[in-house]
Amino acid sequence: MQGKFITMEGGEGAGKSTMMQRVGGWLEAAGHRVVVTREPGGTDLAEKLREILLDRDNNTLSGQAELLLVFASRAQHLDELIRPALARGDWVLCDRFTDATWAYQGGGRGLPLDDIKTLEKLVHGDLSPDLTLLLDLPVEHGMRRAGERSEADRFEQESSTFFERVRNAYLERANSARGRFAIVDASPGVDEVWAQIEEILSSRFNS
Ligand code: Z5A
Repeated sequence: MQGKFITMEGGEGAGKSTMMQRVGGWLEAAGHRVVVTREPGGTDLAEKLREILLDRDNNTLSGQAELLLVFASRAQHLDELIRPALARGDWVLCDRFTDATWAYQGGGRGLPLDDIKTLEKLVHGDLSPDLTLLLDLPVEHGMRRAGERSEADRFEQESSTFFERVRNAYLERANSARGRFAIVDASPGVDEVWAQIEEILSSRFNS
């Protein structure tokens, strides 16, 4: 018995949190036990690492330290929550996973892709999402949405050129793994975005 692993990705203000709730509801209505989680974070220890990563006062955190913290939190999350849930047949719905590392640390920060590849192999070599929903929208549009919320965290303080690199890295990655990714146009209203996602879920998982 093995559950399915679904991840949600996207840049600033793409609407991941909004759509996570709907996806979780859809999966439960389809009869699955669903574990909803997020990265960085998802367990007590991994959430502590998330706090370090997002704290805007940690402005001396180096790129390499950031990369290692992201993977440290992921290792904990996988061991403590994701792998056990999948093994008991639950479906895991995760707000961001390693594609975010390729996009933010690889694309955004420009860290060596070979380092990311090595850590990815070390931390979860054999495990990959069954489906990744990439919510894509123009950077300025997403920043406008996100800007209407609370105070910016350490990542949200980055420039629009940083987020352009993040967006391009996500799209490149999606285009190189088309079987796993589904690209969703996140620019229309909530119901229209959901309609696209519902169609993807139905075609992938409704027999
Ligand atoms: N990070 C990393 O660098 N490396 C990694 O490996 C991982 C993560 C895993 C935290 O992620 C940060 O960690 C992230 C990258 C880094 N930083 N950034 N940026 P996060 O996922 O927790 O943070 P986030 O990207 O800032 O997510 P978010 O703030 O929760 O945004 P969202 O979930 O995509 O959007 P939302 O909260 O659903 O919606 C934003 C607003 O827009 C809200 O007011 C909604 O009501 C509104 N909204 C949503 N959808 C729509 C539509 N369709 N129309 C109109 N308005 C909408």
